[in-house]
Amino acid sequence: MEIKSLKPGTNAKLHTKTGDFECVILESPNPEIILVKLNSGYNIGIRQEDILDVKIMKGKESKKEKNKPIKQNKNLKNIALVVTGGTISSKLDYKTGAVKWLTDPEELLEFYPELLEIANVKKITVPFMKASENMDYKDWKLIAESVGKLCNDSSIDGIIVTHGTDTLHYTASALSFALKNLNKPVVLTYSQRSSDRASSDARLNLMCSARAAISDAAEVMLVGHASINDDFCYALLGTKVRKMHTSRRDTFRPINAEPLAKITPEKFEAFTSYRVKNNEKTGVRANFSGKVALVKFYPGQDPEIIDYYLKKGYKGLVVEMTGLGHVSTGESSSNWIPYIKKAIKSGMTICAAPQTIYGRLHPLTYSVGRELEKTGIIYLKDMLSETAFVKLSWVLGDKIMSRDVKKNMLKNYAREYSDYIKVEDFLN
Ligand code: DAS
Repeated sequence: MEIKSLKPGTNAKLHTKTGDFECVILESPNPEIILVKLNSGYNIGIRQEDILDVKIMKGKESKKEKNKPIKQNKNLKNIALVVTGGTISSKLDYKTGAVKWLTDPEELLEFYPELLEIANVKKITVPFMKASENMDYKDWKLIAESVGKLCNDSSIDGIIVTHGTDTLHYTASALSFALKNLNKPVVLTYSQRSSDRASSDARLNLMCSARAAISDAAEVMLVGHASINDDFCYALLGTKVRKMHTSRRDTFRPINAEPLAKITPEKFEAFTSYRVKNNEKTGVRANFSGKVALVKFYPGQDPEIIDYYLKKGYKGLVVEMTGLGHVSTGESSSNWIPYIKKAIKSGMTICAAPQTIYGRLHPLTYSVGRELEKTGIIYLKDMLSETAFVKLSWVLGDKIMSRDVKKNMLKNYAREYSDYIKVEDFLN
């Protein structure tokens, strides 16, 4: 078989001078080098002259029967999928070696038919298909409305939202605030590796998500690997979770809280109390404001940044502050206090969240914190800064709640504040 005639996407077994490789042929910019994707998911280049023999393997790509009805088992509960994009909804483009969106969401079920042994996938909605770094507050509203409709659909027992990892914890917070009187499980999940790869974390994440979606926990939960192994998942509260690693499977960690549950494909084992399934009508309150910013304070940062947002008409600012809640004050040239006072006087709401991620702000411990608190900054205790950014957008975008921003920012709507933080809640 002439190696040159191999088309990208072909499954082949290459016998070479350095060993045998079962792989998929990729498009290669250099005709002398054959670019392949190994079953491990890694790409390598092999010099043509090193290839001694080529064998074409059976194609892995399942021949898709258009609109094949999804198998339903009357003994299983019914879940709905809300598909929004991200790696979990992508597959390898063999021509380039990069990942591209699945052409239709049913492909997820073809990759993971085991999902259908846990629950029936009765409905699939796709409000949009985006990498999550391209999402914003308008997308949170679209997802909340899709999920809200499914919450009030009595044929659905639970909902899984598949989503990119980069901003998943922002959306988890947004749904935690936007869904009122939640009546069934809403599970957000992801994968760090595209779903068509044998090593993808999507399999365990989706199966544990299905287990969580048929549970009796009427909570917004982020479900994903609890470790780098394919052993079990955690269900994490939507407002107490953060992406903490660029590539690990267990990238999402509980922050200032313990996991809500440990989940395997067979079992949902709660660690904490949770709201149980009920027959209430779930409401959607999802008018987020686009005029809120999140700023990380760093040594020597110019407080002019506050003026910049003020002039741009921003209504809210969350400042990730150092330590117990500090930024530069009178002791340094970049004194933030005059800028903060001017912004608050002009009607901007400024909130403080901990840059340390873990722990709680305590402005009264140091005099600088006392001075800052006197300016009218709202100190948000142990609330994650990303959750604070979403919550300030949610409060300021709502006609009623925006009448008393401070009261609503300090109200504990969705366990965004922990009553107490256990020692083991640090980096657990
Ligand atoms: N770009 C990333 C995102 O959509 C891919 C992923 O991690 O899911 O968040």
